[in-house]
Amino acid sequence: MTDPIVPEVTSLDEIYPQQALLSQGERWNELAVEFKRLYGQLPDFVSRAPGRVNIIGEHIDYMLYEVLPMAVAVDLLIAVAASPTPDGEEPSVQIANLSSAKFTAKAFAVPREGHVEIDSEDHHWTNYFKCGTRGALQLLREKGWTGTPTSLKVLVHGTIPTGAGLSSSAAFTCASALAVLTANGQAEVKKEELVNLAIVSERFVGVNSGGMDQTASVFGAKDSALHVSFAPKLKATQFSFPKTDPPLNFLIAQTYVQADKKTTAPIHYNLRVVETTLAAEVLAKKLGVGPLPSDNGPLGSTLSGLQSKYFEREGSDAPSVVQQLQTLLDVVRQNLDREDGYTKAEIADILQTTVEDLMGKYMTRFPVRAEKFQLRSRALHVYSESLRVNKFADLMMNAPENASSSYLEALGQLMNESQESCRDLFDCSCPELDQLCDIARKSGSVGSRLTGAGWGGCSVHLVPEDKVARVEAAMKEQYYREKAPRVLGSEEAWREAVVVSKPGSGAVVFRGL
Ligand code: NG1
Ligand code: MG
Repeated sequence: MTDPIVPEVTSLDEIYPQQALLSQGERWNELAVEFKRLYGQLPDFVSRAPGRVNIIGEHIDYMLYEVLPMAVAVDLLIAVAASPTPDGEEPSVQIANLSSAKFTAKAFAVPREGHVEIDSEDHHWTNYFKCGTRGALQLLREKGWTGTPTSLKVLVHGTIPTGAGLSSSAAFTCASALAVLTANGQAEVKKEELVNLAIVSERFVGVNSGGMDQTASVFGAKDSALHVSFAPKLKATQFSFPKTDPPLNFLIAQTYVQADKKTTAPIHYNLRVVETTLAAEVLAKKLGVGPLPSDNGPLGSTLSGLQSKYFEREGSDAPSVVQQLQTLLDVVRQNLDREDGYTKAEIADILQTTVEDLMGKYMTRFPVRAEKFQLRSRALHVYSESLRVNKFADLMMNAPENASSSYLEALGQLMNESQESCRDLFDCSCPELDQLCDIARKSGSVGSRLTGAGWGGCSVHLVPEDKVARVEAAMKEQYYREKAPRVLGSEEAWREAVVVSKPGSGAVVFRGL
């Protein structure tokens, strides 16, 4: 079977369930009215992509390990009117946002040939539209398209909180790429193509990201979470939550600590990509199993590449994946023995190269800052998190009939262990995330963890249905009353802070406004 194309829908019912549609109708109307006011016409189409929450599997997508995210209901809408670019003129984009006070309007030119320039030092919100534009045109040209890009009038509206770990950025990149493809009459791309272009494109803003978010945003499906694998190639398999007694719910709770991943990338996100990549390289050298496959991680080699190499010698006698990961945890403990980290000079020494080469290869396109590189703890996190994803997926997909509370507790324990590992080994939690997890567990959550990159943003909690009210009440009293009292004001405000999340549908193009 060939892969399906990104769907075009003509009825909002296909995207939103009845209930959600009541409020969505108003929002779509507002988008159309403002578009007309700004540009004197109605949009030709709206491209839409949702945010996501990651259930488990944090900071391992860029090491090409499997993750379990789901698309959520909050999303980004891009209304577009496209017109042919007159001869002798440069294609142009006028772009505005419904939330115009926070996100100011901009106009930019798209070179007829060559790339849209993106200044990763200037963190203007429209950079993500530029990323999508650049990636989409690059893909079309690689496929032999020789057309002149159309000129666009664009109006954006998002309901995904920014810097909250729900991937507003990936939704924006995916929806933008889809908008530009559609505006140029080329929307018939495969979902895999759209995802792969969005992954590469988003890196133009300066974050050397993995591929989980774009995959979830494009492949998301109503009522299904996703089991995503990246190697040997991208694959997203839908699965639904098992029926349990009591039913399980995922509660998403914001810390209201903004994690500005672009600004902190040199000491947080991009540094973790460097540390995990170098952990793979150093292990390969010490174990004499190199060279590692170097074509698929954001910086070349990956810890999963090391796993394949390490067990390759055993051929069909190789142990199960779970046993392999357990073995690798021991291998890391024995071979990356510097608990206080490694300096650049020490790493260069082990890899038999110079500090300059090391920096040129791993730290120049995406600069990082660190005295010591924590190879041991980061590798321990990656292998143990991958082990937890394996166990979690296995439990989800082979649930007993009417599984009971002990089954939920087994799932929850893996989420709790994931949080501990993110906090202690990967150092990507923060006091507020730890606090929310603690409050939730004490009031009925069986598993609580950060979701997304961390350092702020959102947390996710596995809560049996009969405990949801209690967990929410505890969070209100013990966290939000002090940290964000305004969310206690109304049900609407509260649902911005804490939602019981159901898996939502993925990216679409909507015609018929
Ligand atoms: P956030 O910051 O939540 O969008 C990031 C990465 C993911 C993944 C997670 C951590 C981007 C676009 N996304 O998510 O690829 O690595 O962190 O698991 O950078
Ligand atoms: Mg993001």
